[in-house]
Amino acid sequence: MTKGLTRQQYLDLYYFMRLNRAVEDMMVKLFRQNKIVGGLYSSLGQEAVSVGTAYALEKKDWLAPMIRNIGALLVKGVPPRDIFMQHMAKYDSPTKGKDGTSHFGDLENLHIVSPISMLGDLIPVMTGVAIAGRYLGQKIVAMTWIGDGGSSTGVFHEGLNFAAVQKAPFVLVLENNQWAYSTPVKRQVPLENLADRAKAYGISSYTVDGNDVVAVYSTAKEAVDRARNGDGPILIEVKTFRRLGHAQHDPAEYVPKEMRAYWEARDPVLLYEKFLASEKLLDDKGKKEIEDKIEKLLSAERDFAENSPMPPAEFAAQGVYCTGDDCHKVAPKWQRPIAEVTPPKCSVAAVWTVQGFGSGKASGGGSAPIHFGDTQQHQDKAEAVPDQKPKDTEVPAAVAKTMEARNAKPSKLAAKVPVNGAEKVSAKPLVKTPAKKIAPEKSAKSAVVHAKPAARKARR
Ligand SMILES: Cc1ncc(C[n+]2csc(CCOP(=O)(O)OP(=O)(O)O)c2C)c(N)n1
Ligand SMILES: [Mg+2]
Repeated sequence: MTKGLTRQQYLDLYYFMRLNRAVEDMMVKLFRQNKIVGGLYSSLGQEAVSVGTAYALEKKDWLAPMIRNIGALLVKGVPPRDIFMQHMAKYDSPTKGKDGTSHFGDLENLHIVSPISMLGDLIPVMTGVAIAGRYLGQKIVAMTWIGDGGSSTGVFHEGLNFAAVQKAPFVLVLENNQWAYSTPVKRQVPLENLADRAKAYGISSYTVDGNDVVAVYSTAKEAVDRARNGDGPILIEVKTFRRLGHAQHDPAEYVPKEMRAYWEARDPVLLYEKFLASEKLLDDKGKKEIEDKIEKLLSAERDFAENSPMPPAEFAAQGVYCTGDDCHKVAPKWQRPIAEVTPPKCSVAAVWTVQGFGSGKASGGGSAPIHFGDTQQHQDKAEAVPDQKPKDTEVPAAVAKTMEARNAKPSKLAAKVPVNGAEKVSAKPLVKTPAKKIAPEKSAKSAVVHAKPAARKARR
């Protein structure tokens, strides 16, 4: 654990971890009373991950939770009653009784994108959110989580590569909880540290002890600050352990006893209590006050949820399909004047010519093709008439000026490109460039996993 937070921040982290655990304990009771309609997943033992990472975000930032991130929702400001009602499919729930798990968001106020069940799909979506924020000049950071299993999906790689090349202000938290359903990490990926996946995209990464909430928070804060300052996306691998089965139905008998014992001895809440006591930040009285506060809050929230009606049957077909403006207005929310974020003022000049939409040049000098099939024809024309002027007369003045300047100084690269480039390219590189160093994989001082889980060697 590292120091350097205010007393209130230390206590906030404790409060939210306890709240996370208490909300889930209460939902297990509701599940056993048959009041939970959908599946129930548990983040027992992973509370430090959701709480520590989400606590590093600012109010304006965006997050998209996965199944084990109820703690992140609580930190962002979702009231426990919404979580209870959503799982109970009550009419007052965020989705008005549709869905029985956690598929809800809040785009207007809390900046939460609803989870997507297809593992990995939130990565390109949240990359898009991050890029949109940058486009609108908002300086926001977007965050989402992915499991060790989810990190092997195709869209994880496509999404992270896209985020990397776009330098999106995006933080991806890879929750390595040792299991994906009943598959141990070693059976699905041949890496000791999943953070190494970042090397493929030239982005920075961290590996952190996911049961040490202060280490998680400090690492996430550094990553969020760096992403906000333009360092591009960052991958954080948190090493932790899924203490219960995949969901309520799964007794997880496949987990080796030694592995379970190792991690149970490292309960994130108990570890943090010890730390807070040793630092004189929390005594028995303070702890009791927090427990009473949570108990009072949750019994009121549960009562509210239980008293909320089930949705009337005739609502079943409503709000399922968006019918456009009758359902909700689909319109971009421009927070800067439109003229500032569209051509010709925006930084991206169009490179192809469409009548009425500006003008551009292909690298060979002619008008760039509109249809893929036109390529050869355009390149041939470009060779014959290298200084062909764009015919489009409706080019806005500012764009025309940029194009003129560009035509006056043809880029060196364009001039060297042979017409049938692929055939003429020499097999040897023209210039010997030293192998590019991959961005340093940074491990936060605070973020060292304390001990190698002995149980990793345990039976498979
Ligand atoms: C693309 C895709 N494949 C499979 C599934 C089914 N599925 C849901 S959760 C899960 C296991 C996920 O394991 P992991 O990513 O390690 O997350 P954890 O459950 O450990 O938090 C699987 C295979 C899915 N939802 N999406
Ligand atoms: Mg997992």
